[in-house]
Amino acid sequence: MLPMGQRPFLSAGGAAGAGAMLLCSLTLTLILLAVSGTKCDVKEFCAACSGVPGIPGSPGLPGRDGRDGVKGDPGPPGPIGPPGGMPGSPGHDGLIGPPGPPGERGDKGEPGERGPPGPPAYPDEELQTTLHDIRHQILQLMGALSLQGSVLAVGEKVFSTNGQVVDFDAIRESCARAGGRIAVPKSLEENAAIASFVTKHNTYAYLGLEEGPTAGDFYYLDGAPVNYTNWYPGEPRGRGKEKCVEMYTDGQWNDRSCLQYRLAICEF
Ligand code: MMA
Ligand code: CA
Repeated sequence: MLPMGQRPFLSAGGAAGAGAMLLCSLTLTLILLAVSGTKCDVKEFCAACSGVPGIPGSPGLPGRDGRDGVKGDPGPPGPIGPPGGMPGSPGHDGLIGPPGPPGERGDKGEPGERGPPGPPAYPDEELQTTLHDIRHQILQLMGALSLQGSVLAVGEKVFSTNGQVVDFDAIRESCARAGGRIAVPKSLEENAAIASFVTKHNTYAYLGLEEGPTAGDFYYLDGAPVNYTNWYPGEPRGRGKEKCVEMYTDGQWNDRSCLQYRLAICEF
């Protein structure tokens, strides 16, 4: 019988098993030699060692089926089928078309109900009489004043003179007291009307104009810039020293000091 330390390996237990077996045999031999000074003798004593691993068993039977997995995503649409298939369902209604042409004229309708009574042709007989009387009185006054030669109507304006010859400020005041303004022509026709008074009285008249801060710039007395002029050739030449405007007997204008005595002509 072989001694324990020299027994050969009987199995293919792998490198780990072989290493463990070799270590066990060597250690046991050394222990036995140290204790007894002899080799291992089975009759006397032999320590137990693990056995050699057996041969792996054969594979078992297949296991049971697992549980169903989660549902997958839908697949892509299939290919177009062959011709001759069933027609599809009708599509949605289209957009509303443009309005058609006007229809033919219909028959004449029944007459409507009579409306409420309208105002009389002459709303107020007494008012009509008053208006007639006022117009008559105005015509009487205009006739009498025209005969005097002191009033001239041009368009919407009425020019008038009292024949007084005073300075610019006095004329302004007289005209304002009478409810008018110092006359100023804004057209050829108005200029001619004023000039007719100047000629008749053979006296220059002041006009309703004054020079502004800039020499040669003239304005109406309400501040608006002048838009009709009839300057004598070379005028205005007062270079800011002649702030008023006089009308010559031929109707032409000259800038002049405001302290001269001139015919008072107003407009209404
Ligand atoms: C006068 C006076 C002026 C006018 C000149 C024209 C000498 O001044 O009437 O206003 O411009 O004459 O010569
Ligand atoms: Ca002048």
